[in-house]
Amino acid sequence: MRRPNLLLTGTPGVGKSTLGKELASRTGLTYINVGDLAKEGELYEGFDEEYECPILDEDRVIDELEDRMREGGVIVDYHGCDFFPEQWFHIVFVLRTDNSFLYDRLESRGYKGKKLQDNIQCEIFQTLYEEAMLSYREEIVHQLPSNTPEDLERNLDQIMQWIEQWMKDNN
Ligand code: DAT
Repeated sequence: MRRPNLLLTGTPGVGKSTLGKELASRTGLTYINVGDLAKEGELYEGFDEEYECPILDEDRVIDELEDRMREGGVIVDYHGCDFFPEQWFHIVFVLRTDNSFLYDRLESRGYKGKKLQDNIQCEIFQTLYEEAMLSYREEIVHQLPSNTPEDLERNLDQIMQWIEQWMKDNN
């Protein structure tokens, strides 16, 4: 049975992992958090002194995921999207959160100063939406509001309906 691959992207804190994990548990698809995958496999190529975080080794991440993506049925979560092979994904969701909500979420995650400001700006300038629109066919890129628990439920319902339809069309 063929199953689709989904990409969940957006600024840190918009709710990608909350949505991705719940979607995986309701659909049986596999959830992969690229940040966690990199940490487990130490898929890094140096350290960014300005942001005080390791730099992702994108080629090794791709090598690591290639076989699983070919099988299908994977939900990928990452706050970047321009380095994945375009043909991996059947649909791309960019989660969007209003600043007031995002600020509180990032602050309670312990972000402060420049890191907090940069992430808020990333959302204001819709950086990830533009990155997604440049990296994938526009028809497969969708924005999802992710402010409230009601948004989460609505997003889950819509995505599950889309998966069901995709499975009918492709099997
Ligand atoms: P991300 O994976 O994009 O970094 P997350 O899933 O860890 O984000 O969510 C960040 C925080 O926001 C976390 O405390 C859960 C909360 N959250 C996520 N989606 C939400 C929603 N739709 N409504 C309210 N809170 C949400």
